[in-house]
Amino acid sequence: MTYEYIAVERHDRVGLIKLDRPEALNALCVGLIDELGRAVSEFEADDTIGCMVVTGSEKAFAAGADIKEMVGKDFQAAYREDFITDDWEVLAKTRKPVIAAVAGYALGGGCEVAMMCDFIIAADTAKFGQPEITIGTIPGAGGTQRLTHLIGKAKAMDMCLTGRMMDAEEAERSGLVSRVVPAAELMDEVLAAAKKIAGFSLPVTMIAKESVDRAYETTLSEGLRFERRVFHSTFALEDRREGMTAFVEKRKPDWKHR
Ligand code: CO8
Repeated sequence: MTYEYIAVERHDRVGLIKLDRPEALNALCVGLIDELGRAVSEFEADDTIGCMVVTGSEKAFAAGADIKEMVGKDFQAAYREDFITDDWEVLAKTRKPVIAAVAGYALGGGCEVAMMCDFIIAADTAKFGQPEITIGTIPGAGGTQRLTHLIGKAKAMDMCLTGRMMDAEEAERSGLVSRVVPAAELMDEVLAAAKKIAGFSLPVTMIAKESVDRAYETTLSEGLRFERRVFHSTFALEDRREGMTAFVEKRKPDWKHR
């Protein structure tokens, strides 16, 4: 498949999606979001892929939704199109693990796309923000919701009401990102993590992801019940038997379902 706004690579069992619209700092135009959704769906359906990575450039992961595309839109059009469309949710709904590798600006929709991934590894140059307030609107793809889950009310209010940016160190301290690495090492670090995930049994990584996600959507008691049930379900897997047997026999597991 050929793309105009993204580039797609395969690194062993890792599917890498690079946002590639440098002239607009990867601003998320409709075409880019459509291509991102198609690439994610393609990797989701591909049995040779066990983990995905979404990244941008050294200067910008993405500087937000495309303001030039939005400037002329009225309420009627936004409402009728249900803007943001489902295309934005493809990434959030994919069942395989996805890591965001963020360097430079991750603003507005860019920060929201990063938060749709399962976790974020940031370069020390990363800057996160929800600056929508500065252009007369509010976040529309999770910036008031996922951000609040991740960093808590005080910080989320600060970000959404002032529009200020948060650097990588503060983002790690606040729980928005899982690790910060020197910019030059970002892709090596992320690909190593992604290859590690892709090397495990795929049904088990998918079950682990589904279970962690449950913590954001339900009560603790329901989440614990869900976790217990899916934990039990792993005992139906050949790979659960293989993993434990390999440990007991002091050898590496030979996963059947990757
Ligand atoms: N949309 C469109 N074009 C953009 C965007 C954007 N979000 N960001 C940057 N660009 C363009 C600039 O217009 C410029 O193009 P040109 O050279 O043709 O004028 C080019 O990218 C380079 O940008 P700058 O010259 O501004 O670069 P600087 O290094 O001086 O500044 C900044 C970098 C600070 C990132 C600056 O570009 C900026 O503030 N950008 C806008 C950030 C912003 O407000 N983002 C939020 C957008 S709203 C949003 O995301 C709502 C999400 C709702 C959900 C999604 C719904 C679809």
